[in-house]
Amino acid sequence: MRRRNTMTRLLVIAAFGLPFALPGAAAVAVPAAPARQLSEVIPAPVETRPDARDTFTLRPQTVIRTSPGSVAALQVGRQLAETLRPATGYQLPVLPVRSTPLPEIALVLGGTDGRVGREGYQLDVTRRGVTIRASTAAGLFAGTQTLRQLLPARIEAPDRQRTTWAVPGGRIVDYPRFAYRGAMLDLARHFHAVDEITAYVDLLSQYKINYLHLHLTDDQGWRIQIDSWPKLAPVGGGPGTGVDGVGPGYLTKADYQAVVAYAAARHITVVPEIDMPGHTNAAQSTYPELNCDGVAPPPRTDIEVGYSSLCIDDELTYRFVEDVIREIAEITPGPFLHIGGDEAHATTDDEYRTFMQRVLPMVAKYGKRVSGWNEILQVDPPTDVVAQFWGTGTTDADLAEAAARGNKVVMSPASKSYLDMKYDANTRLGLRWAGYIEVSDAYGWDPARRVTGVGEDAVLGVEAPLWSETLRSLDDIEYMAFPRLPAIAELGWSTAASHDWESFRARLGKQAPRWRLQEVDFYPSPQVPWS
Ligand code: TNX
Repeated sequence: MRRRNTMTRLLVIAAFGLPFALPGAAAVAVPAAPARQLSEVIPAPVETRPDARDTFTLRPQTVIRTSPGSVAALQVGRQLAETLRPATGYQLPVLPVRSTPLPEIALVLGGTDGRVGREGYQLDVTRRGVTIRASTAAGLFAGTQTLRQLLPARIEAPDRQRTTWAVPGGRIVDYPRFAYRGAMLDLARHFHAVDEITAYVDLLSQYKINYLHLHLTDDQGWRIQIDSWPKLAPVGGGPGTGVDGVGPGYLTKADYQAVVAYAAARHITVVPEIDMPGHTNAAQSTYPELNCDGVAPPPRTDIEVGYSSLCIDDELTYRFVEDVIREIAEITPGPFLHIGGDEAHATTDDEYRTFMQRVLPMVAKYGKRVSGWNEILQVDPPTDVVAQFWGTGTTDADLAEAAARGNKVVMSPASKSYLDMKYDANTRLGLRWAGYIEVSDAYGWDPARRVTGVGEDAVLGVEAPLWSETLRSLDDIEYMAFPRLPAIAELGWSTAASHDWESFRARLGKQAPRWRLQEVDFYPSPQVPWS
């Protein structure tokens, strides 16, 4: 999955100024681990109460204990052990909770501070151990992600005996501001394979992202197997598809289900998107009967938008759409099915309304809740429809009206949260139609104060979309997502009161050693004091 070998990795680390050891040689100087603090976490926890007298140090005999009888808690314990074993070289057996003289990390369901809710946790660090309490496995998992950041970044393997695996003492009580904290990956413009998607999931889960939106279809490619329209994926996602014709591929249903399961194990819910009635050229070039004139347009490999439309007055269109929605709903355990609806410039307003009025009930029929880009609000959809706002402005009458009616909004303002925008004029990848987005821009907004009339109650959460017109590899994904993704993750999780650029950039800088060790190809923004 990762392509760099150890030597390159060491050179990369060296280039960033960390001490390094030649493979097999005795360890060179090991820096004293800088004292970490409970508050040095991204996203910023709600409440930290450091206790300088207490430090817990992971030792060879440390055990991980989980609430007896809970398979979900056991799974979180095993995941934590698997994360810490390679770094520490310790065995870290995972056993049921009981009173024990051994130093331990305990993952306990129940007994939490009442504020933690469904996704929060409470973390206590004393000399004897670390206890994470939560009311769900998702909360325990979130707590373990915090614990990872409280441990030192692993020094290269030869030095690990000399690393002190200390966790600063005290208590954290932490829970999210918003229920929806998403990231989107565009598989249509360039297909990203299962191992690339799961590698991205691993990174997202470290920052308490809980939704992965997959943009599965667009003009340039159809990336999901549909049995009742069997040519869609192998032809619409076949050789020569994608921007510049270099992004072919698709997910079989088994692949998709593997991604869903991998994400679910990290407490991330997949939101599949089938974009319609525009952004449909890949389907229409595969099946001529999906065009009003019965003629298949040529496949498209450019990055234009807004030229395609399903044939609104043809019954076959609705058979097609219902088949796709049914098959996607069948393999999607999460609540949402995203039907796109953006940039339907080749569809008149009347046609758009006709189309959506047919399609919205279909999604409900198959047990899913509709989400769609904010254009969907043109049809005054039912209040359970979630609108994803991608505008660049700070006023939007349709959005404010929908919020007043009771629709929930996911905030993805393009000029703030679009991870495919360039950082500055020199960024090799990305687009710039919504402007350059430096780290301070990505961090510098409040989801509940961005659009007039769309306040805290209307905001379901935030999402950072990553469109793939210019992306080709996992390295490209990482370079655009890091370090802006953690900024959006913090806006979604942390309180408005904790929002502070100086604090954020300092904490961000301290993530760098972790990213280097994980071989995350991040953009070393000049705005951040990188460790
Ligand atoms: C706009 S955002 C689009 C996408 C492009 C993206 C590129 C949205 C709903 N539509 O089709 O890929 O800009 O930044």
